[in-house]
Amino acid sequence: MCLLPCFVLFHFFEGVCAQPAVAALEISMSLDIPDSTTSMMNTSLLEVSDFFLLQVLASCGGVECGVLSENVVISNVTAGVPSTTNITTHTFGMKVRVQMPNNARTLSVQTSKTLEMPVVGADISQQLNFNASDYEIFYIRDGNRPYICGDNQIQPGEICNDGNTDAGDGCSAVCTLETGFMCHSAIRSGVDPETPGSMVEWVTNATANTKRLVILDTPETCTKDDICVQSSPRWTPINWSDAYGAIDLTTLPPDAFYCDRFCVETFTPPKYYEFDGTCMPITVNECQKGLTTCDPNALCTEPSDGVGFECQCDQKYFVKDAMGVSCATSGIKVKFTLGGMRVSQVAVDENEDRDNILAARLMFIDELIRTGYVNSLSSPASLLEGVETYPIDRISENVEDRHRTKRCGRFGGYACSGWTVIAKTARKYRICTTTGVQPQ
Ligand SMILES: [Ca+2]
Ligand SMILES: [Ca+2]
Repeated sequence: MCLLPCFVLFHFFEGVCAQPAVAALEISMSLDIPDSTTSMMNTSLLEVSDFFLLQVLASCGGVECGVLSENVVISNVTAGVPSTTNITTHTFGMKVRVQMPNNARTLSVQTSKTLEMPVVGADISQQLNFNASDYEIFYIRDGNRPYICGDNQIQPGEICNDGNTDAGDGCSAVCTLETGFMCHSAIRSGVDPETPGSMVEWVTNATANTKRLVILDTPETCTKDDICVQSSPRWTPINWSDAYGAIDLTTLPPDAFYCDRFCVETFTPPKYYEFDGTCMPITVNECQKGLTTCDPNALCTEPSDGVGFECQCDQKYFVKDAMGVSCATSGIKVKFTLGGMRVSQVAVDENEDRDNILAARLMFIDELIRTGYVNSLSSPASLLEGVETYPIDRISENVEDRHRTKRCGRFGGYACSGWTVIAKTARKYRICTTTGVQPQ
């Protein structure tokens, strides 16, 4: 049974009323109590007191309210008078005065709250059936009472307020930000990362399509959801001038400490970089994240410095477009031998031979294009990309072909050297016939 069904939800905000010495709530009300139970008046008052005690506890929002029972005072109970001549109900005026705990700013009286009857009234509660009506509310509060840390509201003297008075969670028991924490959307540009700074906001210039971080004339403050980990080390845009390229560094956020989450959520990273949880840009692993434009048959690799990515067609495919963008399943592969005469009889370092052959390969590729052996859609880059991972093998110290007999032999005793080189291209080629160069 609902014994006090008629309470309405009230919020009492500070500053409404007078200036007594303590913060307190006064509720004046009248109770209609059936005639048959007037003798139980004292018990009823206890129950009303307990009811308000529960209300005040609830108003503390989970914060320890302290001992309250002695702060709930019921006074000015007047004699009951019959409310009507036909109904044997007596009305009693009463005033409930609740001294507010120091960490409660408002008191909510819940509507239609069923009173949890204390044991003392268990037997008689079924008969009481009293209602509250005609109540007046006075909220009185000491104007000098300090604002309350722990109510998730920022008031003067508080940098943060996370709804509790626990330390070690970023916002201390006295509502200061702890070492290593900042407010989201705040900047600390001084040398000391622990000195509270100012709030900032991004302002967009629609005409120039740019945005700048503007420092506001607002001290750094925040509630629970905006408390976050401070960047370490500080954001230093000059260190990223190369990564950002030729852009005006003044368009970047100023050199300062920020909240890590603020950098991640609002800073624009340099190309090929990202903010991954901190204010320090790191290179993106495009291969792993599937952020490349490479052909599915190309192998993607991260370069040693992580900047960008590299793709190359798998060796069984043919390069259609350079950088592994497009790999064809068919094409032409030419294996040829480069043989040459050595310039002296002195043994030449094999690496030097190899360098010469590499240079010769480039010349050969250029010549394939120049002569039209492959068509103009092919590029030296794509042709080279198709074969540069192929080994160039030394096949003999002395080439056994007509060059040796006709050319090398003429210089009697000069050695000739031969190397196998491969050229490979997708089906964008011409073939050489006895009648000349023709498209296929
Ligand atoms: Ca805290
Ligand atoms: Ca990368």
